[in-house]
Amino acid sequence: MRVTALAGGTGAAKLIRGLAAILPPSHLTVVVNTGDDARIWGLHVSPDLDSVTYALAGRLDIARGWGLHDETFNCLDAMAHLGAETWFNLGDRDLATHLFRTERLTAGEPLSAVTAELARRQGVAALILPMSDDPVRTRILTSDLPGASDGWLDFQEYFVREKANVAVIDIAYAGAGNARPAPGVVDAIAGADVVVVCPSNPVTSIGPILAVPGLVTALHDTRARVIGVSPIVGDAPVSGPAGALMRARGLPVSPLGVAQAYGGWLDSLVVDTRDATLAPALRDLGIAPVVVDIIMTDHVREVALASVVLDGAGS
Ligand code: FO1
Repeated sequence: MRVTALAGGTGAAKLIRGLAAILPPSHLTVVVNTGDDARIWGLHVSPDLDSVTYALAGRLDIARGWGLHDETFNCLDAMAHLGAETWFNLGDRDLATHLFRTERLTAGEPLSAVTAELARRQGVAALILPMSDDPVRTRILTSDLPGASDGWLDFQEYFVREKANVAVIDIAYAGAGNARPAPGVVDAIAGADVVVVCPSNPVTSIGPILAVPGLVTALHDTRARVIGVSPIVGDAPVSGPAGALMRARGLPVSPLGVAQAYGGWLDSLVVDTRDATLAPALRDLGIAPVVVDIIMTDHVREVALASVVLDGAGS
């Protein structure tokens, strides 16, 4: 069974680990959001590509959901002493990834090639693809920071520096209009048996992927069963600022809002048992509900949910 997962954010890494435990690596492709990418200390950081790669390499700090386990922050401390900005915590071993990536991008290599090389050198056999080799950057409009230039924040300024504690007026995916799907992305969606939309923030983790011209069409046209996992339980996200971002986009903060965000191309949505009452409404939207406990508290639960997702795709 060939599976292509759309992923972004810390919630995706858990399901990706579950899928990797039950699929041959050559049958798993992950299309990853790059809207969170940022330039930190002059280095190109790709948080979601790194979370997925580290998760599949068994190197991810699972508790944090990002960065490497057994990490140290000596360089960060030294940068703080020099008065550099240190609100974005780059660990010493994590820095190697950003140095490696930045050197190769500067030499003209596309992000997809650098990502493949980073995966290969960390022993990851699954195919990890950025959604695009062209720059797409998620930006957040807020009125809460008079100092911010015209009110627009880069994603990491919003999510990390401001800790998502500012009101969200709107969201933009800068550069999306000129972005092309990275090599292999359209084929990975068209040629899959199952496309899995991970339990990621529909607006800022999956949204940028959908903003790349051609990818929504690919999702509509694929012969694959397309199944999503709701990142929302009840009226709140399992973690992170998805609620505020969905509201800013006029989406109800519920699994129905997730279904609305993926309008028309989603075949099935996995929702938590606490949302069982939404099953008829999902069916009315032409989406087959799969009702299970979706909270992944450990690896056993990650594998169990991945199995449900692949079985659910078959139903
Ligand atoms: N998230 C934080 O909340 N604080 C950090 O200092 C931080 C550093 C960081 C460094 C590398 C990296 O790959 C991710 C990092 N993240 C941090 C997480 C990151 O902001 C998020 O994973 C995504 O952008 C949201 O999906």
